[in-house]
Amino acid sequence: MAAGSKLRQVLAKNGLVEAMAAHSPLSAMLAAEAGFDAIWASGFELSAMYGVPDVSIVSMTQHLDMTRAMVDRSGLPVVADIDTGFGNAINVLHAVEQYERAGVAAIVMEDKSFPKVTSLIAGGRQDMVRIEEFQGKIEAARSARRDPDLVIVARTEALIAGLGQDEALKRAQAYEAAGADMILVHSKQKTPDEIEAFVQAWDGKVPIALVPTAYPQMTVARVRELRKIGLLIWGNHAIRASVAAMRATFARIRQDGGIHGVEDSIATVDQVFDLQGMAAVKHNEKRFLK
Ligand code: SPV
Ligand code: MG
Repeated sequence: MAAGSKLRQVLAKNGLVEAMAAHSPLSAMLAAEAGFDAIWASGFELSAMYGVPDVSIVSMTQHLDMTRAMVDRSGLPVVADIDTGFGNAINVLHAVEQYERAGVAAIVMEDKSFPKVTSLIAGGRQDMVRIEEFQGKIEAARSARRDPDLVIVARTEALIAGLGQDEALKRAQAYEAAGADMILVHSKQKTPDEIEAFVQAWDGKVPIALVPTAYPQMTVARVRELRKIGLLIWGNHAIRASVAAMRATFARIRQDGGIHGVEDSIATVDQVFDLQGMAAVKHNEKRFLK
């Protein structure tokens, strides 16, 4: 079954798809192991992994290659964060063709202009494209997909840009009219109020996607209560967990003058071998190395 159909099936069965962010095949594998339904191939996480800001510096090729590897290793439907679509509607035609071929289940495209600025930064430049221009990009995404089940998520940054509820709703409606399968609405307010008001006011047919990074009070239980939400994305918790874990480990090694103090707080080498599939290598050596 194609990835888009798999994602739609999970949504139909569970009423909600819970996606965890990842920036590498290994982090995607750990998200799968933890039981999440899908992987969020986050632009923020991958940019951070390269040590650069999330401002359209990581190229489409870099993100696409990593996304393909995450599809391959995680076995889960992957929701690809394609930012602005890497340019205008012509660039979107190419991007969607490539991401679909890489095996993603969904693409999320946002209505900011290229190059974009990361959404959660205080005082960030948040330039938007015109509604009609973004509708053209959604139409381009629809026409480029081979599989009609590839999920096209239109993301509005109206709240992030401080344009208010009416503009967010107007844009979401226009994007649904252009053929989006889902609407992602992002907010950087510290409480869920702004998002909950949007969800209450939303009278469209397509489900809503949320990334509650800025308002962590939002739980799965609350999202289910709100009912109109189809995709919940834990947006950057893989990279933040690894930053905290590496910092603590590296500091302890420097402090102790050796690695003896960190053994109990990090994964064992055998655990990493397990993730790498070394048991199969040993088995295959016996079988095939003659
Ligand atoms: C990402 O994870 O790349 C996102 C979510 O787009 S955010 O960084 O909050 O904009
Ligand atoms: Mg992003």
